[in-house]
Amino acid sequence: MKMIIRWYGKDDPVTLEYIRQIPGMTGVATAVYDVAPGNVWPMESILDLKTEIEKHGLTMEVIESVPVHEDIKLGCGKCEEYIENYKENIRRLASAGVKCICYNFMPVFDWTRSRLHQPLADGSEALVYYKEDVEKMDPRKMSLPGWDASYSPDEINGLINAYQKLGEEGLWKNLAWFVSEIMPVAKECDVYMGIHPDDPPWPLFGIPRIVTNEKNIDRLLDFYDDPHHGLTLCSGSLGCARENDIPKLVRKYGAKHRICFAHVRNVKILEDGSFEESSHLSKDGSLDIYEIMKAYHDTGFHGYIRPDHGRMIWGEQGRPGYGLFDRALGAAYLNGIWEALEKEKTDGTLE
Ligand code: DNO
Repeated sequence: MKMIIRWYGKDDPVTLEYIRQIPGMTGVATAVYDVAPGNVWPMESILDLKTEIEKHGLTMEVIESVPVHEDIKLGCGKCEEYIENYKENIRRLASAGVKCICYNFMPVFDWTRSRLHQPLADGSEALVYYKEDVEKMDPRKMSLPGWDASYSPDEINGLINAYQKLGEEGLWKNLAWFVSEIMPVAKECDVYMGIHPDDPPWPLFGIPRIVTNEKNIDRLLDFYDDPHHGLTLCSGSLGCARENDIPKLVRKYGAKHRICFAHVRNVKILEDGSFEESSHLSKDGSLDIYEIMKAYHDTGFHGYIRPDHGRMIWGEQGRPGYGLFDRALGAAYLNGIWEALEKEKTDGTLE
């Protein structure tokens, strides 16, 4: 496996200088952030990013994410043009040495939480999803850090209505179309496309979400039977639904070479199905991180892995979920488990 971390570009307070000091860090997952969804990324911006990253001894082999325009997910408007642009982005990124692209098919809203700074018992702050609060939220009147902020409340309202009309099967149809269009290009460019599950993995605000569980993942992987059509298997996103047994899913899709990118983090599921993001340590949350890492190890995982959201600790201020300290602790912990697994497999020496 190759340990990487998400980096939000030159404006990220977590600098490449800091990132390279995290033990075992080989590269970053990043994106061109100043181009609106649907458009082609200028080659110059892609190459600038790469040069900057490589100057710090890190790689840019993973892009997270190339966003899928809402018109594609809805199958309307300029979807044909945007899909051609998407293919062009795959070609351009491949020519810059990118090997894996993460994307998602969540209608309108990316990851959703009800509080971004919830104090935990140890004094750290975490992202949490309290069902009771979410029920009272009006997505037209708010914005979260992972969401596309370019829509006005009226536009959001229009999108919500359009998805309600489209329904789950309509969304499936558009995902199937998207996959059948982009995958031949990705395969030809030898780029692994990793779809990220919906976070949280259930419908929100009356609009459908479909990348949510084993049955649905089976269905979507069947759209194009090739390892280039793979998963960004996010333990924290799928893992906040009790029905999803993460080590089992890693074993199943890992054995079929359908996981190209692993997001590993822990969540603590509460009695009513709400959840709090916890530290990566198994005993702090509901997921067994050792078993998850063992499943990757046993299935010979050679893809990219990153620690995911961290809490805010030690007084750090920054982008919720994406500070330096707790994610660095997460990376060190995952590396520690991996080293132990490697040594157990052999006579005690590392490969
Ligand atoms: C949450 C992330 C997601 C992810 C996108 C992938 O922090 O894992 O925002 O990057 O959904 O497209």
